[in-house]
Amino acid sequence: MFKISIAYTPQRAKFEAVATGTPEAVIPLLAELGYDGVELSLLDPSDLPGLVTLARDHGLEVPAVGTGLNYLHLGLDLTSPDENVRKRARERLLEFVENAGRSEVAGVIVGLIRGRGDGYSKTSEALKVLEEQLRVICRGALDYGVKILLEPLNRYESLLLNTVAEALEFISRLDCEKAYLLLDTFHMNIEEPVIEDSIRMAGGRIGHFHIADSNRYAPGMGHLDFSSILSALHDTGYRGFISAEVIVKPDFETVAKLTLSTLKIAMSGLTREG
Ligand code: LER
Ligand code: MN
Repeated sequence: MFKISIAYTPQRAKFEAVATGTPEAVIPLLAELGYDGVELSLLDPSDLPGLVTLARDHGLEVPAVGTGLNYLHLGLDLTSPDENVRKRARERLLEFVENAGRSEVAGVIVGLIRGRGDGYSKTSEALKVLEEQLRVICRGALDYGVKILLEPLNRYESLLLNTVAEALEFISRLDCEKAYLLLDTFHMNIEEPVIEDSIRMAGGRIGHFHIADSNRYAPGMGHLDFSSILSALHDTGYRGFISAEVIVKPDFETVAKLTLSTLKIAMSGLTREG
């Protein structure tokens, strides 16, 4: 069956769908509530090993590390028209890959850090740049045994790879055995005609999964059908983490508890053999 985590950052973040607070408060609480893991969203890749150790000391896994704060706070952008910015973004991601490999964190997320892709006359030019950048990052991913988790993002956040079909086509062109898709129900609810069909289409290429309700609040606070979505995910053979990336309102503990109870109910209908 799936394991459950929540996206958390130890710092003040310019991103609303992530839990915040001190690691000493948040990590033990997640463990006590029954979470299996914590997804870390970080600005500085060198913060990863210490946080992974703390999480493991409390029995929590770290399935993936998110990098989007580097775009939001520092402007690091893999497809910036400025070569210097592109280089810094690429090097930063490679540092994430190296730290993830050393700490045995399975995946590094490429979401917002790919940039909006709007600095070119054609989106295809920005995609070409993204492909070149990811080829380099892919070599690092192979060296360190880390998955690159490419996340389709809705049209309001990027012009690049909005749908599962676009991301699948891109990944097959990239031809990197470490490149996987990260599917996020929030983005899929905006871009996909039928979420379940897109999950089935991504099939064995799913490397990680972000979960939020239709409005990006905790599962249970919107109108998505999680039994049906998790059933489709289960059908693909995916048995990794489903990681809540949600707006923390009204408060962290309420959100963490509601997420867990909604997902447990949705999973209870799935086959027991795992
Ligand atoms: C951004 O909306 C998102 O879903 C993140 O996982 C990407 O960095
Ligand atoms: Mn996401």
